[in-house]
Amino acid sequence: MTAQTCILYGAPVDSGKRRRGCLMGPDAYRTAGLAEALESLGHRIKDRGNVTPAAYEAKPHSRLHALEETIGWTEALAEAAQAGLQDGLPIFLGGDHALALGTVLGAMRHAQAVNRPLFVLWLDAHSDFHTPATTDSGNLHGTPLGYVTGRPDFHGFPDVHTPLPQENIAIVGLRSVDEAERAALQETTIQRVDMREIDETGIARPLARFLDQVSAAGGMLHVSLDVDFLDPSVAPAVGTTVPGGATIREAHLVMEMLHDSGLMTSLDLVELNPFLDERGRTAQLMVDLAASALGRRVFDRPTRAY
Ligand code: 6HN
Ligand code: MN
Ligand code: MN
Ligand code: MN
Repeated sequence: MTAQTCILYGAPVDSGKRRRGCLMGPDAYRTAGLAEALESLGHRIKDRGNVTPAAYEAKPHSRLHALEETIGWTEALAEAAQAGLQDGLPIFLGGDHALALGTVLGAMRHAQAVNRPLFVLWLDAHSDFHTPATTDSGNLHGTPLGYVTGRPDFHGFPDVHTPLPQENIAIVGLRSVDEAERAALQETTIQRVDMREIDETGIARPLARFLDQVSAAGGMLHVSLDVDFLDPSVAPAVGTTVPGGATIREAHLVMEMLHDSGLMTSLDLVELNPFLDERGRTAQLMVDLAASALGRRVFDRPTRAY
């Protein structure tokens, strides 16, 4: 196994929705032993501490929650992601999913600078494809994929110069998509793997198909793992629970295949709300999943060529 330099960034973003608690995520991951788990796999770990948002001035809004703060996080996290990708494999300890407005933007800038295509694997119950104009909830954690693909109405956010191509995105685990998102998604070539497809074919087949595509293009791969990808019975520490999610083994298999592929270049761990956890079990599961993505396994086996 190739040793990697894993660069940890705490991203205590809590502005993407109204229910508070995700700001405690970075501490929970550190307490659950993320650095130690990755170190024991032979990796070098650099913990760069917590990112802080760029300066902002909060204004009252009728519809959008904490818009200016989220813009401040987007600017700061895009810079962190760019810096981290120059030095190794950045891992963002969230924080709610609004952090991905910044981390994916930073990954896009880096990929453009090194002239490689960027792919995004979105592991989530939700599609997070809203724009500030289509969201009913006003919660910006439901918008990152809308932002990075160049959808309109992200006023005040950093300019997305070259949008991420739709066909470079796969959303896996879908089971809660708002009507406005569904209508917009159906006009795109974003790859959508819902829980029904996972039930029918297993999770390995659609994932292998996507990884083959990344590999064939010589792409970089940003992975964004939302706690609610998992079934709430095994991962209760999230504000947006949706029953019928991935099992522990389905999630580990995704991570193990990511490791075997050698394709993952950056990772977000998002939406953990430690205030809602049961004796740290969700934080621990997320740490174990990150360890699988970085090479933890029971036995060595011949790796599949992606
Ligand atoms: N997430 N579609 C809902 C909304 O409020 O726009 C839920 C968003 C969930 C966000 O999964 O990170
Ligand atoms: Mn999400
Ligand atoms: Mn979600
Ligand atoms: Mn909504």
